[in-house]
Amino acid sequence: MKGTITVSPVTRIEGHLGVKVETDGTRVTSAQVVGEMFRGFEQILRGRDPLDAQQITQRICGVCPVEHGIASITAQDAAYGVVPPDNGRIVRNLIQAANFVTSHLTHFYLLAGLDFVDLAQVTTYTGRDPALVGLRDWAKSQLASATVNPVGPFLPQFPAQLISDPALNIGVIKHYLDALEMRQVGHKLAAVFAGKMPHAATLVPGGVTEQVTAIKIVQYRALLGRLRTFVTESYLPDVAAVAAGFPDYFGLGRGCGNFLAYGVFPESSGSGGRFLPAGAIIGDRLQAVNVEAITEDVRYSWYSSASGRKPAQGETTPDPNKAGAYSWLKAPRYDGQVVEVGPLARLLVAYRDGSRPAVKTAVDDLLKAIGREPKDLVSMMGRHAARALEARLLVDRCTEWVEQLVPDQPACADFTIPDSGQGVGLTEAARGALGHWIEIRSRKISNYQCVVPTTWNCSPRDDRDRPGAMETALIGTPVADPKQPIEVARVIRSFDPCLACAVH
Ligand code: NFE
Ligand code: MG
Repeated sequence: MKGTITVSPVTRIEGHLGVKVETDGTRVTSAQVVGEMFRGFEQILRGRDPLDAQQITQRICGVCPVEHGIASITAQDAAYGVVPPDNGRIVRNLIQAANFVTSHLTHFYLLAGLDFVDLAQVTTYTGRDPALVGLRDWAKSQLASATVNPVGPFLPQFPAQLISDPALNIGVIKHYLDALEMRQVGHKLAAVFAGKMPHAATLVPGGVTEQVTAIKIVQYRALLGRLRTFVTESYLPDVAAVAAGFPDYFGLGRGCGNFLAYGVFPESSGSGGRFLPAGAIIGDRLQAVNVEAITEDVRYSWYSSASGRKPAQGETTPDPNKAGAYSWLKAPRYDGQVVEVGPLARLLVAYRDGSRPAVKTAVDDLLKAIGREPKDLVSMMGRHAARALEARLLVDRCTEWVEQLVPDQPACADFTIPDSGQGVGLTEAARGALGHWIEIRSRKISNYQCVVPTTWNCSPRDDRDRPGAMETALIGTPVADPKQPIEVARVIRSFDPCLACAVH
């Protein structure tokens, strides 16, 4: 029977994402992804001192604050013509990478991976692990009182195909508990050079304010070692095992097939390469990124400002009564195309680019272990695999970056804020391509525009009526039970959406 299903809220953090899907009785035939909230950061920034921007924009989100800070200071570096010294560049990488890894393991263990785990198994746990015993008793009490809630953190859960191997299942549940502690380790790791987390205090144009000392290098090394052990011995193996156990999910949620990555983690000062390179894959062809090809449509967004603008000339004028609109997200497009951003986009661009042997080896090793091909990565399960692979690549690369720091050498270069100027900061957040555009007049911010990963992925239809990346990925998703659309939820969560960011 045909029908409409609304899932709202759908994410376990950063709510206010609603998804409405039409089905023909068995599969999704069309989807509307709705950003249900307006925030107004771009207005808040107008008229402010430019140096407020990296602090204010970090408040867009508690999950990826560091990346907003980095995008902001990168835009300001460009506007002021300042180049961070090597220590400053490397410290930025170390803070940002720590945040990526923390975000990725949070997503798998706390936000989306639990959809694959048979959580009820913990209620019959007979082993002696004190953490699991505690969880068992708590879970039983939850089950006694709760009803099924698609965003509930634990039990009860939607009925679905779950991990069938009991040993793997209980192992992932144990790692869920470990991941709570690893989040703390990841935050401490970033805070070694960020001063504090989640909102980093040390990010400034020209570098970072934190001094590089031998003791901080030792601290970073020690915490990184713990995180690295968890990523290599728990996270990546768990994702590989889940991926191997759900072969059908490599055919689900494939999406628009176009990908965009701005590149992240500069490996040298100035315009040198980035550890994860920039690139756009459009119609299966890898191209260099052209910042001028980025525009934002608002035909279906609750804004009265002009549609199709480049971000440098962007406007954000809310109009909650706009006829035909259905989301507070704008619809970013690249060269007019719908694109997907995120860890999968970064991995595919790096794999195709070929200049990073570590990426190729990591991807090929995983695919071989689970009996898959590169094309299978473009899927719901591929997004999980890409995240875990990226975490692995980053904990490894961080062990090398931290050794490149030189104690007691400068981490920041001087700069002067010009009377007027403009700059673009393109980087990557855990969830994908992130850009900040700053314009300065009379030494104040005259315009500030953010184009954010989840805005790309969760965008509404554009001026030509083409659905956004997630709206496209949902089409064809099977719906076994319209009251409990677990497959729809799994496809949505594979993008790790953050609506707080997307609307900003
Ligand atoms: Ni609020 Fe954010 C998004 C990420 S943008 S989580 O979308 O990652 O910096
Ligand atoms: Mg914006």
